[in-house]
Amino acid sequence: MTGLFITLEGPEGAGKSTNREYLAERLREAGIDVVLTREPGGTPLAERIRELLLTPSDEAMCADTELLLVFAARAQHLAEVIRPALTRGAVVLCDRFTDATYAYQGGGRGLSQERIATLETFVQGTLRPDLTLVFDLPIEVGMARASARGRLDRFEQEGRTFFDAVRRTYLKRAEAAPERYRLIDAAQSLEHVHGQLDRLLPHVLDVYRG
Ligand code: T5A
Repeated sequence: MTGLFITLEGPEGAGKSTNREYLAERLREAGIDVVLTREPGGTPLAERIRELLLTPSDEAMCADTELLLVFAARAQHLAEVIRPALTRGAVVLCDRFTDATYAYQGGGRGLSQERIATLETFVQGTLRPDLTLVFDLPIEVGMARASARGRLDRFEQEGRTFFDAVRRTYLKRAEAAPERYRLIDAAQSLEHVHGQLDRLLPHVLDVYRG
């Protein structure tokens, strides 16, 4: 595969979607074929699984069901969107991927990292993101941004302990593999976050052009 797989990660309201658009524009200006996508979702079937995952319900979803749904959506997304785009040489900018599974189902729900790793290999084979941008910010800042939009989804209804574990897991993973992860200070103004992405752009272009 000749493309570049970039994932954007971080807790709720960190600005991943907003900045994914910004980064896509900068890359397109450089003449690069960019595919914007997201997880859970990215295909009609995977978007239906997203609905199941995000819609609050009276029936509690058990953690293993949640884990398997996330990977079921990912299998579809990989087959239909991500692998074909990488094969034709595009840059794929994906709003969340398997790091979110380690952070939410692993950190948040307490499922074992080994079980997640087993499914990761089953569904993805050896495919991993080339670069992961972790948008980091205090939980209360992100939740205030997410809450300002109105009704909270099933994950956003979780409590402080859950989100502390999510954030801790992201930071731990970024620290363990600095060659793949870049931390973005997402608590700053949008203008400053854009500045951080602008400074990162030469590195992204270098990796893409090999
Ligand atoms: N999930 C996902 C799992 O549990 N396991 C998995 O494996 C996967 C893939 C997805 C949920 O699914 C879970 C995690 C999630 O809970 P989602 O709606 O896609 O749900 O959740 P988020 O990715 O968190 O979406 P959000 O929209 O909440 O966060 P974003 O995309 O980080 O934030 P964004 O860009 O929408 O911005 C939020 C608001 O803040 C403003 C924006 O204008 C917007 O109003 N904003 C800023 N304001 C001030 N200063 C800045 N720097 C700002 N940046 C953005």
